Amino acid sequence: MNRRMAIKQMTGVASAVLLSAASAKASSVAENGQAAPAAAPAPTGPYTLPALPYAYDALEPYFDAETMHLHHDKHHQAYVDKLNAAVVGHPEVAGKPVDELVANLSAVPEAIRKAVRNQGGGHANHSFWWGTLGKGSAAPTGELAKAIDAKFGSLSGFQEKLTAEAVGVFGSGWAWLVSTPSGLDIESTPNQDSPLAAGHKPVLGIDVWEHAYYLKYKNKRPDYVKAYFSVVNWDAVSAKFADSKKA
Ligand code: MN3
Repeated sequence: MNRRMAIKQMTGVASAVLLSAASAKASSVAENGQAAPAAAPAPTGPYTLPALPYAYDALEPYFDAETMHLHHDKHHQAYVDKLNAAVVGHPEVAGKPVDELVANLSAVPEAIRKAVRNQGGGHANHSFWWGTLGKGSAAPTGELAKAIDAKFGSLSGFQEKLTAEAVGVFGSGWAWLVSTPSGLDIESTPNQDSPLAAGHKPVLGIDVWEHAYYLKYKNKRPDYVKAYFSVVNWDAVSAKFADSKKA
C-alpha cells in the first residue's frame, strides 16, 4: 500500500464513521422529532419522593423556601433515584418498604448493602423528617410530654441536650430523640444512618448536613438548631411517639 492509498483508505474510514454517526442521529431524530436517549432511562421506582406536606415557604423565616426546594426536590430526590438504581435486578429487596431495609441491613445483599444504607437511609430519614416539621404547635402533648419531663426534667432540659448532641455531630449526620425498649433517649447517627438499624424508633430528628442550613445559616449550625425548635410539629411528633409504643 503506498502512502496515497493509505491516506485515501483512512479518510474513507473516517468518512464512514462520520456518516454512520450522522445517519444514526438523523434516524433517531426522525421518529418523533426528539433525540433518542443515549442509554436506558433511569428507573423511576419502586421508591418515590413523597410530596412535602406543606408549602415550601411554610417554615419561613426559620427554614427558607429556597433551602426547602433544594433539600426536598434535589437532595431527597437524589437519594430516591440512587436507591432505585441500586435495587435494579434485586426484586427481593425492591419490594420492601425502605424502613424495613434500613432496619435490617444484614438481610440486604452485600453488593448493594452500602448503597441501601446510604441512599435508603437518606430516603427513610428525610421521609420521616418532613412530616415532623411545621409551625403552630408549641409543645409536646400526652404521653410524650410526660416521658420528656420524666427523662429530661423539662422541655427546655430536653432541648438543651438535643442541641448539644446536634451541634456536636462531627461532619454530616443527624441528632435524634428515639424511642427504645428502655425508654426515650437522645443519640446521633453519622451520614444517613438510621436509628432503625439499632432497633430504635425515631420520634424527632435534626438533619445537620450542611445542605440543610448552609444557604441561610452559613457555618452557624447552632443558629440553625435553635431555629429548628420553632418548626417542630409537636402534634406530629407526639403521634410518632404514640406509634413507637405500638407493636
Ligand atoms: Mn438532608
